[in-house]
Amino acid sequence: MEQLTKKQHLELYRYLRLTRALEDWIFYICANQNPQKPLIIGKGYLSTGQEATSIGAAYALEKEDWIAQSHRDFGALLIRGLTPRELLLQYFSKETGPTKGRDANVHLGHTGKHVLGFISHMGAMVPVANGVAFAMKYKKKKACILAFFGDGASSQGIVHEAMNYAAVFKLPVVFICNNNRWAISTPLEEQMAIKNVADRGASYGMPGVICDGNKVEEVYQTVLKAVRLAKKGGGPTLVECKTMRMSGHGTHDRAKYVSDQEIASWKKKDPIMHHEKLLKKLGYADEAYFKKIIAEVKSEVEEATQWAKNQADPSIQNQLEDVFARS
Ligand SMILES: Cc1ncc(C[n+]2csc(CCOP(=O)(O)OP(=O)(O)O)c2C)c(N)n1
Ligand SMILES: [Mg+2]
Repeated sequence: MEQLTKKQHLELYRYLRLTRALEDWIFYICANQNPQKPLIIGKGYLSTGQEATSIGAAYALEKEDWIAQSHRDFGALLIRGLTPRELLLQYFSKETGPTKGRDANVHLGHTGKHVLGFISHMGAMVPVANGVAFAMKYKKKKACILAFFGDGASSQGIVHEAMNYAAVFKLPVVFICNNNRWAISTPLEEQMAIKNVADRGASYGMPGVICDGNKVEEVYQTVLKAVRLAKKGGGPTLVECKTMRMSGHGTHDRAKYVSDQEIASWKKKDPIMHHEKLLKKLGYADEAYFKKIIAEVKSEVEEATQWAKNQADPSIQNQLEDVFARS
């Protein structure tokens, strides 16, 4: 196992804090904005409480690798190099944002930063990730792609087909299932009859591994192993990250269907709290350091908001640009 350096541990902490701050802010805007003149059109989809899954997984990648993100992967997008400014431009539907105001919230991609364009249909990103992996293999590139999806999406036929196909052709793809126990209001028990999504790995002919999705270093180590296997031609791995969605499905949803007990028990396993404890135990950081990072990311988010708010809205004249392909 490759140990993370102090610098990497601290960098992961910053990503955790930045993601939390950015998403708390999006939640706040959605809850408090004037509905007649909204800054955020539509809803926010947050990774609150499960940030370590996305961050730990994406941290195992190198520049030439790709991600096929799901809708709670802001952390991974930040690691791929998207900035808070860009992510807020997207949320504010601005002309200079990743989708030029044509699409909302988490429905974005960035080819230059190796982030596939998000497909809203659950599970549909997974075979597209296979396509990228197939191209990497065909071109003999030493790179791989992470395909993120949720426990709910894991029930989709298209996900099973994609995992089977990737195993047959030993594609350099790592399947990351963020098992956050809920698919909107459907609990895990109504989603699958097996205990672990990872148990399915064996039936496709690939390793299926489980990790604690709230421990960023554990997710990183698990995914790194799978990434290395994929890059040396060993084929895919199914990684199941056990975590919990600590917010509603979207900012419109107060998740009344989740018991207070369930929330309380997962609060104790908060990924940021866990990482703070680890940093203290390793002697890498103390309370003063945490306070400094919290203040830094807060001002980064505030600065990005002020800047992004003032960017141009899409103009009516160019609404059809980038919508249809030109031959
Ligand atoms: C094919 C399809 N069916 C339904 C939806 C509506 N929908 C959006 S997110 C979601 C739940 C997904 O749950 P999960 O995969 O567990 O991801 P999570 O939201 O928990 O991260 C559903 C049903 C959709 N986008 N696509
Ligand atoms: Mg889920």
